[in-house]
Amino acid sequence: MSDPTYEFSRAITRRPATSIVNGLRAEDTGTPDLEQMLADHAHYVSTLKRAGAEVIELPPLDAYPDAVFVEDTALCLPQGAVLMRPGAPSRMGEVDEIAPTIRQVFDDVRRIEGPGHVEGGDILVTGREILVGRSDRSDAAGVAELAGIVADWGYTLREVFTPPGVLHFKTDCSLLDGETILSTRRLDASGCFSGYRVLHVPKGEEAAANSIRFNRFVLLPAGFPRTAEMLDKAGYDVVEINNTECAKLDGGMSCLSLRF
Ligand code: CIR
Repeated sequence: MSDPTYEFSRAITRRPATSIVNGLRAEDTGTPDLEQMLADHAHYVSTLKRAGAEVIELPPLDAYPDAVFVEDTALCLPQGAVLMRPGAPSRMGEVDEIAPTIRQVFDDVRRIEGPGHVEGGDILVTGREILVGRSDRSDAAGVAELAGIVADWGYTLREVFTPPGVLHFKTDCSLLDGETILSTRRLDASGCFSGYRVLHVPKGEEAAANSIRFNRFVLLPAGFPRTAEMLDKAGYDVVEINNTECAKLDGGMSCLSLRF
């Protein structure tokens, strides 16, 4: 039986633009190197293809430095897609840029009209519900509007909370299968995953929590050997991808694609 939470046939990505050096970041840890990021992005896209994806590769958008992080602009579900309303003002225009592609692929496309905000990085779709973490980017009004939309498609949405100082809910967790979550201890401590099987990323490897499961592979940022070993022992097929440059902009594996 197929599991729509991690068995996908398509993905949308967008190549990083030269303006990436101006991307948003909570803390300045250095300027991202575009050449390195392009190489990492190419590895990411080729891994999705190796996992069986048809990848729609969108061109760079110089006007939007963070546009490589396409995940934040839409939620893609088997029944349809929802265009988001980012909480970061500089990212609002990215939604109109991706909308035509989303409309080409999905028959039923809805949109968060506001006044609230939601970014895709705060949304985790599991086998039984949709978890949305309120954060600095996703607020109560946005979450409520999204709950109304996905209810039409039969989903229960549960509002949870992103820990203070963490950009997005999925900065700290990922779905390994419909019932299994990879999470930091600090996020799991909030109780939001009660009833799920949770694998904790080892202490000091918190940044490995932002990974993705795409068909047989788990795409994991490189440099977290204890997490890689734990997942390998748990039976997952791990592919490590360098993420040093996206990490300078608080981005990771999930942010770089829409998967459906
Ligand atoms: C931002 O601050 O919006 C970007 N620099 C990073 C977005 C990361 N996206 C994600 O976690 N889904």
